[in-house]
Amino acid sequence: MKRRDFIKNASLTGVGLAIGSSLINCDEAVSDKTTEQNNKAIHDLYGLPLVVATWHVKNATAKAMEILQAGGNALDAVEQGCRVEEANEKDQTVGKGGLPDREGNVTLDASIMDKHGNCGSVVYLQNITHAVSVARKVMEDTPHVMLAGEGAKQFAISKGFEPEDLLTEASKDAWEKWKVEAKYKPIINIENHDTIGMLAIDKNGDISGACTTSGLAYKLAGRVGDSPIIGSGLFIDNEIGGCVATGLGEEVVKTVGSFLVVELMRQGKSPQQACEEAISRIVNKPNSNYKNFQVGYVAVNKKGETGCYSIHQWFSITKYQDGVNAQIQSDYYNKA
Ligand code: SD4
Repeated sequence: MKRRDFIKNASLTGVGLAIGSSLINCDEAVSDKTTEQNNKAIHDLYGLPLVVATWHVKNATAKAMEILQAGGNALDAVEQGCRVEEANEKDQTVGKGGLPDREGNVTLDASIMDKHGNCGSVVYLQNITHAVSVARKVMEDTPHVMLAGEGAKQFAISKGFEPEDLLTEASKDAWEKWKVEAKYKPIINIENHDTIGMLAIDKNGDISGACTTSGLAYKLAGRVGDSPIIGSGLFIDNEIGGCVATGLGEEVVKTVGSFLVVELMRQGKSPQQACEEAISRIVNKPNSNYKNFQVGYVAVNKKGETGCYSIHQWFSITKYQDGVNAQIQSDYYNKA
């Protein structure tokens, strides 16, 4: 088999371009083998498949990896992985049990993006737990990218999603306590569990990503964050890599964070360097008040390399690669 065919078989053209010399060596090793053996060789070489997500979400990454190991694609993996946290009522930042806005309404934002650059999202969705799956339906069953509010909810119901009350007793109690002082201070991500953004590379080397959140707790009614905005909370370019964001969405939107990270990788930066540069764009703005908020990025490139970086300490990611599902503390900017 010629090197070019080998690359094509493995669906990893981007990787081939990036590390051509490794593939030449690899070429020798796999020249007389079947496609299946070739694919295995390339998976071993790049540690594929892999899943990476914001925060400590081992059950979610385990679900996604189960799908990838069974030969499923990255799109199914990220959707199913995110659904685990959406259904987890103890996670007060995602899906059912999410903290409400200041009026007591739980409103969800979610997005999903596939290897072709197709994407779908929902904003200000109420009464539907699995916002990420509604986003996927928007992507696959409509000519649109984004549906909002009541329209998104009615669309979900028309697709068979069951409406339900998303405000759990625990989140209602937290809201009641917040109302006593009703201070609107958007300090988020100081706690160690938050919005889930997930990226996966499947056995074919294809990348997809998803993001789902109840957004900033006690936000103004109608507020939408970065998570459903393609290019801000999530961006995938199957030739290059992908990125997801967590933290104060307004700051991510202002710098089009996830798109920026992917474009920096296109220019040759590693995922780690790209995440660090995107954080530096936020903290180095004139009059940046970055000490008062958190933003974190996690990125993956076509070679299966990952990176993450945040403004403050305590951002973590969960990575499932080479049989290890581990929480990893992110490096951060503000060491003062
Ligand atoms: C938002 N970025 O709505 C989301 C919230 C978040 O960690 O990620 N929290 O702004």
